[in-house]
Amino acid sequence: MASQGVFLVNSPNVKYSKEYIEADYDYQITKVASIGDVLMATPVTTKLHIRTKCQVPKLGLMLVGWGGNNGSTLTAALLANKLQLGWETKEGMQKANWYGSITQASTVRLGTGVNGQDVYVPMSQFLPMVDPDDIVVDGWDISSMNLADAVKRAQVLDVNLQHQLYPFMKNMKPRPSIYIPDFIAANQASRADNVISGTKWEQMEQIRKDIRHFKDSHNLDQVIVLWTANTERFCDVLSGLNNTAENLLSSIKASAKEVSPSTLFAVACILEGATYINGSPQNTFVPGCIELAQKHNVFIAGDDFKSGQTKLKSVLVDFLVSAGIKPVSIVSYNHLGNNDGQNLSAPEQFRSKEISKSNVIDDMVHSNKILYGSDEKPDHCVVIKYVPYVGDSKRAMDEYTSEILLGGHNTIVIHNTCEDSLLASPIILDLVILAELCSRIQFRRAEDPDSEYCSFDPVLSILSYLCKAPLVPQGTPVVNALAKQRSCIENILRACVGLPPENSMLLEHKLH
Ligand code: NAI
Ligand code: DG6
Repeated sequence: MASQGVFLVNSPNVKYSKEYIEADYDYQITKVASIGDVLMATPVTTKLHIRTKCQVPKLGLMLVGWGGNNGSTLTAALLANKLQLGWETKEGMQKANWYGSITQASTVRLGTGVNGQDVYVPMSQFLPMVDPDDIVVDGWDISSMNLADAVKRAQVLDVNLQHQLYPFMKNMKPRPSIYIPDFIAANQASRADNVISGTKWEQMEQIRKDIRHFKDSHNLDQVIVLWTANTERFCDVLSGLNNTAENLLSSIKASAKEVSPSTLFAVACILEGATYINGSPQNTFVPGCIELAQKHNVFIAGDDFKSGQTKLKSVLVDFLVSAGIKPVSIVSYNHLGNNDGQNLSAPEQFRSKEISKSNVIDDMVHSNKILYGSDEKPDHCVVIKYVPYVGDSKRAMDEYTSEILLGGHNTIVIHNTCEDSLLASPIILDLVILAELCSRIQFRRAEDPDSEYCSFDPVLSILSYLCKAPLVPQGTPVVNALAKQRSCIENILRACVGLPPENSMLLEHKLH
């Protein structure tokens, strides 16, 4: 399973062994201080030793909401790719692929070739990464439907693919889950035929047992748990309830009403040492939950997959603001007809999504004080409507109005139609593959070679590219701009093999 990719780095700062890729790396930033009216910018270099374990673990993935559109589509995609399936469609033969996954279907520029050309390598080959074919999947759902029928219910995949997958998926049955009707829409009640009873503590303990059972029965080295279940309403954050790790654990013991199913899952995972990723917008990671993750040194990441409309927004607003154009009104409307849309038709669940979708331009607006005053931001309206007929084929319509030179206006209108779950499934794969990779990367300050290695902060903000509302360690900047988020991933991969960040200067082609 150990592999060191398709290239080797030829540098005295990089060492390959069977166990590790090790790199001595100069991490360079610019520190800025105000001296009176002047900003003083100082380049600062930190010498780091970075090591990446080569051996990839046998990885298990547990999905909360396994039988939903995303859960069933991802499971089908994993199987279709592993079995290299092909199926007939009205347009001809279609083969399984991983389009939409940055790890499986995108490349990273390695450098400049002998003839001056750019040389790219697949992202999956940049460092040893888990192969999707080797991921073992399991999960929970409040609906007992087996995964083959869940694929049928989702109405996402071509019927010829569904037929081929049926025998492989019919015995996949979601484990019973924690159902607290108050947290998801009332219209979901008819699905809930597969639920765990008992107190909140007992329910949380059952999830812990499930994780251990899955790990032992498949002889797994690592389990990652990802929430792709229904969007919950926000829970209250209160002192004494969930503001500290201790209070949160006591509140679970007391079966306090405001502890949500997703927080129970997160706590169970943290106590089991399993990375927990939140693909929905709700505030699962209450302060006590984050403190618990820090205490146990377990990765948590989220929130809310950044799949379509928001991904484009985080490109478009970045382009406009960095071009010196001032977006003043952004109206984002969408309608969809899948079960997610039905759940979001309830006001409290819609509110969670509205919050997540609305904060995605803040960093770009704050970056430009020429365009925006300190309290100024564009009008930003988010609308979601449930229209059953269109199923998973979400329609998104966006209008961006901006002020341009000398009082002129520029209005851009976008119409996007796309199967939501086919966008989300590869994102789930990337979240899992990159989160696992992060668990094998360690850092040490070069000036202190006897010190212990440290890992990434438990709040795994490197996954921001894949999330609408990135969770970041307290007091650190939230980055929403897609290009910056992507270059964070690329440059960290490069740092691990001792290569400098991609600077796009191409001076080698520009000097006379
Ligand atoms: P879905 O409604 O098809 O699937 C959710 C599944 O979760 C259902 O099978 C439901 O029975 C199950 N469920 C509900 N509560 C549960 C609980 N407490 N424990 C276990 N299972 C539970 O929804 P879909 O389309 O798969 O989306 C899943 C989540 O991902 C939603 O919250 C959605 O907002 C979020 N999301 C989806 C994106 C996309 O592009 N598809 C993008 C961003 C976020
Ligand atoms: C309606 O907006 C349903 C939602 O679950 C979205 O489809 C999902 O959050 C994806 O949103 P976006 O903005 O990334 O396309």
